[in-house]
This record gives sequence, C-alpha cells and structure tokens, in this order.
Amino acid sequence: MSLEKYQKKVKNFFENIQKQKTAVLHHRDPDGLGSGIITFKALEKITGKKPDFMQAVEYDEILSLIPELEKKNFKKIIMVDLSVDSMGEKIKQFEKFADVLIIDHHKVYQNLESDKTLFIKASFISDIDPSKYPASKLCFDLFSAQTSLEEFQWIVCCGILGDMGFEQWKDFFEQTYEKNSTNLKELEQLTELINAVETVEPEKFDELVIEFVNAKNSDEMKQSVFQKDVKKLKEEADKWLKDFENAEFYEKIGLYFFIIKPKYDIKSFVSNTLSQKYYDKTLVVVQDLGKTHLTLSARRQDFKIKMNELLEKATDGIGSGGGHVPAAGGRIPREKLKPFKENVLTILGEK
Ligand SMILES: [Mn+2]
Repeated sequence: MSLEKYQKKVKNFFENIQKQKTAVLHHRDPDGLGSGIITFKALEKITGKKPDFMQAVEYDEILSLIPELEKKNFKKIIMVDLSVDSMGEKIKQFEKFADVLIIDHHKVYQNLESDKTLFIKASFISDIDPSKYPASKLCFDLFSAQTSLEEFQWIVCCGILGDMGFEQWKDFFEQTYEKNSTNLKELEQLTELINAVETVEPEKFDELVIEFVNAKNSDEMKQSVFQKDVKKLKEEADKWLKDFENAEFYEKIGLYFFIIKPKYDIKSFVSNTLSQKYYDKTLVVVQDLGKTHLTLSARRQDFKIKMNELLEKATDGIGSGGGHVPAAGGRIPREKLKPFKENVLTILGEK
C-alpha cells in the first residue's frame, strides 16, 4: 500500500480528535523524541489542539499506563517508535476504550490492524530497510500531507541521526540546512544531547521533550539546562570505548563480545559508536548495571547477519531480545550470561 493511502487513513484518524482526549506515547531515545514531537506539532497545526498527555516510555512502562488513561477517559492513543506488536496480546487492552494509532519502523511481529487500531509500519510504505526509515521521518511523511512541518525538519534529523539513517536521507538533510538554518555538526550535537539525557537522567527526559517543543529553532537548544549531561555521557562512554581493547574477538565469525559495567545506561551509545568503525563486524555488548538483569545491544551495519534474529534466538527461553536488522537490544537475568554467550557462538557458527 502506498504512502498516500496511509496519509488518508491518518487524516481519518485525526477527524474530530479535538473533541477527544488524546495521549501520545513515544520511545525514550532520539528517534522517539523526534517522532513524538512531530506528532505533537502535527496535531497542533492540523487540529488546533495539543495532546492532553505525552510521555516517553520504555516497553516495561507501557501497560502500566492503561488503567489511568482509561479512567481519565482518553479516547485516542498514539504510539510512535514503539514496536508494541512485539508485546503480545495485552497491548490490545488500549483499543477496548480508545482508538489507537501506531506508527513504527521496527520489524513487524504481529499486525495489530483492527476496527479500532490503525497500524502503520515503515515496511508497509517503503522498500527501504525499515531500520533506516526512522519513525521521526515516517511521522513527518505521513502528517505532511495535511500541513507543512518544514520548520521542524531539524527535529526529524535528530531522530534520523539517532537511528543512524543519515546516508539514506542526505537530500533531506541538505534541505534542512537551508530551511532551518542549521548544519550537520549542530544536529549531531543535539542528538548527543538527547542521548545524554536518556542516559544520565532518564527520569528527566520529558523535561527535555518540553524544551524541544518550545524551542523555535535548533540554535535555542544550545541553551538547554541539560547540556551538562553531555560531558558526563562522554566521560563515561570514553572510558568504556578505551576498554574495548579488552573485548573478546572471535576472528572466524567476526564477533566482538564486550562486557561493560558503566555508571549509566550507555550501551546503545557505545555500540553505535563502535559500529561506525567496526561496521562489518558483529558487536555484542553486554551491560552490567549491577541489577538483576543484564542488558544487551547488538550491532552490525553491513546487514550480513540479522541482529534482531541473533538476539531473538540467543535469548530464547532465557530472556528477551529483538529490534532491527543492523541494531537490536535485549535483556537476560545475570545468571544466564553463560548460556547466552554459548547461544551467540553457536548461532554464528563458532561452535
Ligand atoms: Mn526508531
């Protein structure tokens, strides 16, 4: 189905939305922030009304919002950059009391389309690998049929950079430099700012979102109260990037297996940074934050091995994992590290 058809479906979804309580849930990372804000701005420009509730979430927080949103009579729920179709049947509790719009670019786990739910994945609209069609750009393309969102392209670019989609959207970036008087360096620094808050002070992420919503342009964000977090993120990340020389390397299968014990949740930042240099190697980063579970990040930018399938299989029966072909995540109980590693080696053919 084409982009135009989904643009029409979105238009139908927006009809009468100004009379209904509306919530926007978005992922807590740069692409989640970008797609959340583009949704906010589109609602405001198209319907004249801001969402009544907006929140950055991780997957384990989504279902717990259901009772409150139902009780407070929310009738429209919009979820962006969240592969909620990987969460099982419970996610359908939303459509018992509200119309649901899901816009996402992760792998399709289950088609949630129904009378009440409009379900849009990047792969329904484009042949581009969905990991490189970030939710920020997808929201921008879907909503732009109803209003001009050009003044917010710089925010879309942060989402694209966060998901490492720059190569795919170079022309869009060129346009953005002109239209929003910005440049690549500035946009990269903003993306780093978002990564920093996500990592150092995740509980304040919604405050950062408000700063972005209120900013008239990219330049204003340089005054963000969160700039101090960038330094903290970089110090911690640099420490672990140096420690990469201690990662285990399996030459035959081109695997780096790297265990980190950082102060903050820096695994995505570290694995993204490493994967720019080691783009044709498999990188598995295991992060130990001293909790009951270890968190996982897998990267491989040449698409030769599917990281989502690698983590799905390697955590099967012991934890959870999934995501994109070049970038996936997951978690396992700490006592399952050994079987997890064995699984990775077996799947990749070392054993
Ligand atoms: Mn994304």
